[in-house]
Amino acid sequence: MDTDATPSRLRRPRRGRVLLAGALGVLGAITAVAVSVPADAAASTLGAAAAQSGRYFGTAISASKLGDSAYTTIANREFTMVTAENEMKIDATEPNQGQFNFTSADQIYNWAVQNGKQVRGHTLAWHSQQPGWMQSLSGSALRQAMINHINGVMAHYKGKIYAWDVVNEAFDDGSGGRRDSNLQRTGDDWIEVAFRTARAADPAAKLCYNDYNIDNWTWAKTQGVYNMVKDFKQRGVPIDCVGLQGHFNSGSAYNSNFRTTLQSFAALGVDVAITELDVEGASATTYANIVNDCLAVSRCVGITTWGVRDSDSWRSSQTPLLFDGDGNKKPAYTAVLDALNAAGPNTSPSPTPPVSPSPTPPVSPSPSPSSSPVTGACSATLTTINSWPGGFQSEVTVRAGSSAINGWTVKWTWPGGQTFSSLWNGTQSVSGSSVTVRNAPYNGSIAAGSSTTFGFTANGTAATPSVTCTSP
Ligand code: 9MR
Repeated sequence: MDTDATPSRLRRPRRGRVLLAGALGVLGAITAVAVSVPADAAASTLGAAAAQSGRYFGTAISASKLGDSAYTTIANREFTMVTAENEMKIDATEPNQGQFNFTSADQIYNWAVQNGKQVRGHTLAWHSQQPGWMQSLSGSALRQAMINHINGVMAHYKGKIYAWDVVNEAFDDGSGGRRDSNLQRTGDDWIEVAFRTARAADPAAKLCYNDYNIDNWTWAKTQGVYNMVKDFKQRGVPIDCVGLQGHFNSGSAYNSNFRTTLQSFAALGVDVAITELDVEGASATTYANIVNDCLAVSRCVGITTWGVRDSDSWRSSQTPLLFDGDGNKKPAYTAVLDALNAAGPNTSPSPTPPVSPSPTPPVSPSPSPSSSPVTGACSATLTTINSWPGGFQSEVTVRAGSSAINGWTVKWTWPGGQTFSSLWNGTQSVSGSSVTVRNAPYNGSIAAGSSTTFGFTANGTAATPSVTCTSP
């Protein structure tokens, strides 16, 4: 995929500037194209104005409104990114377990791409808007259902989604800890399992964690999410972006430390985006501040408002959007457009996710794990956690014996020609059917009796060969 947050077709040189257009795109491209645009050529739509700095400007779209030409006229004219407001959620896409339905989701997807827009996927794993069958699941059955759901939805849109909100709203509002939910009760690792499953399912999509009330840097919830993302980056859990929803109201007011929050997340090595922006009362000043905060952070890749007109908003009585119920531009619209037009180019690329073959659903039950002897410096246990026709995902737990170890090597022999498609938290070397996985730079040291894990996806039939663990 494009290494920049925004594809080249969305980029325009800034007005009144001479720009090295080549430098915005392919790394190392020496071709310099000088483009001069008259100083009065301010962009006249939100999407075009945002594209001047390499960003997108998006909106939530509701499938039920695609027949409303006043709505689609504004949406098509102003926005370059689309999020389905409800249609890609779990209850909409898997109303019965194992039976996927993309009718409404595809209406939005098709409208978006037919009008030259990109699509953010929202959302794959969430405590809310679960279909009844999922609400009644728990434990390993729910964990497996979550994995199946991610695989099923991402397979349908493989290669077509700019970024997925893989996990939505998993943190508690007050404490900064995890929110209690049926998903959380399957084990703390549910979020990283969701992200690893998502990476394997569509390596081209950016994978985001998305939440509200994480805008104020001083709030415990913000810090809780920040610490999770930091931990994920340190341990190699695949995460590319953090979505800050940006629902600002009297109980969760905009604070100028929002810029610090965006900068702090970005400094962890992820993109940030404002994914569901609305502001109670739509103060033009507040909207401009928010846009300027994003523009000040090179990895703030774009802004999405949560609806088109006030009448389309989930909280329309607060008139929080940029267009009034009649489709007229509000003062906040002009403030946003002016802020975007004043921005310079954003040249900061974001990393491209690793590319690996992807599985297709559905999954089959997991075989039992295979373990190495528990005596010695270390032991290893290989467990298949997900499989599908032609591929599977496994996790290996490496445990130190009665002494701490500093470095580990796990070996096995594939029984049936299996091959890795991706591996995380370790370094692999393969010779024929013989596999050797050594620790990554950051997880070689294990205290006595403690453990670490690595994981992989592979092509072929799921297998649990016997594994050995040695420590130098
Ligand atoms: O705007 C959405 C509204 O139509 C739905 O009824 C509601 C149901 O949960 O979800 C709203 O969107 C939410 C989004 O998916 C996640 N962040 C909060 C949004 C506003 O509630």
